[in-house]
Amino acid sequence: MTIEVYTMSGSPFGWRVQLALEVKGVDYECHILQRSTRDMKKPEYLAMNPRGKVPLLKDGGFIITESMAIVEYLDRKYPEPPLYGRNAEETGRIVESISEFDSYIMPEGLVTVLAVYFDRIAGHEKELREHMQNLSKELDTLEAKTGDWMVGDAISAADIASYPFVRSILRAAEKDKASEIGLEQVLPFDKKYPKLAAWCARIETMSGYENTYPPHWRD
Ligand SMILES: N[C@@H](CCC(=O)N[C@@H](CS)C(=O)NCC(=O)O)C(=O)O
Repeated sequence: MTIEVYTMSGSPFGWRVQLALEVKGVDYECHILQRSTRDMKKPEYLAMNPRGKVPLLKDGGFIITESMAIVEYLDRKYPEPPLYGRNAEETGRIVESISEFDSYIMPEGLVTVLAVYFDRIAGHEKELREHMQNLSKELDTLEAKTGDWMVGDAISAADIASYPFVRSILRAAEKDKASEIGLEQVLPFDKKYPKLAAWCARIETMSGYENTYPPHWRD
């Protein structure tokens, strides 16, 4: 039975799931839903996820939502390569890294990226610049601690959790509107954040990465 993934092009949460499947080398079928046609609010989708959000994974009769729950499910089902480490210390560090990312970096990243993508800047410049300052400090912290991988010497759930958001920040920074809130200051990314840029490149040369790249970003 082929695993089915429901996502939206460019959803960082959905991207996590696709990266995990590619790292595991598991075949899957991807359903790209559209916000414009309210696909996530249609009765057949709400029957699977009453929250009307992506990602969602369907494995035969088993349906699961919430990106990191899906990553953990896949890790238990397909243990190699392990995404949560090979011992208690590695697991602790990986979960710590994800928790820190989701608590401090992702919220600042989301608010600034969404403001740029969906043109929600006018009237909110001051608060968005404050979010941008917080994001900038958090990216400095992330840069300082990033090695070849977020934790240890192999790709893990920590990389999978954070990469789609870092990449989305970078894409938003390249938009004209980014300068209205100071987001363009993360550029040039490879000069400002050389370790993070090298880490992104490491993920982007991974086998299967191209299958995960948001289709509409190629347009
Ligand atoms: N905590 C959820 C967040 C999922 C989420 O916010 N997904 C967004 C896409 S990036 C969504 O489905 N938005 C559609 C909507 O709110 O209508 C996860 O980790 O999967």
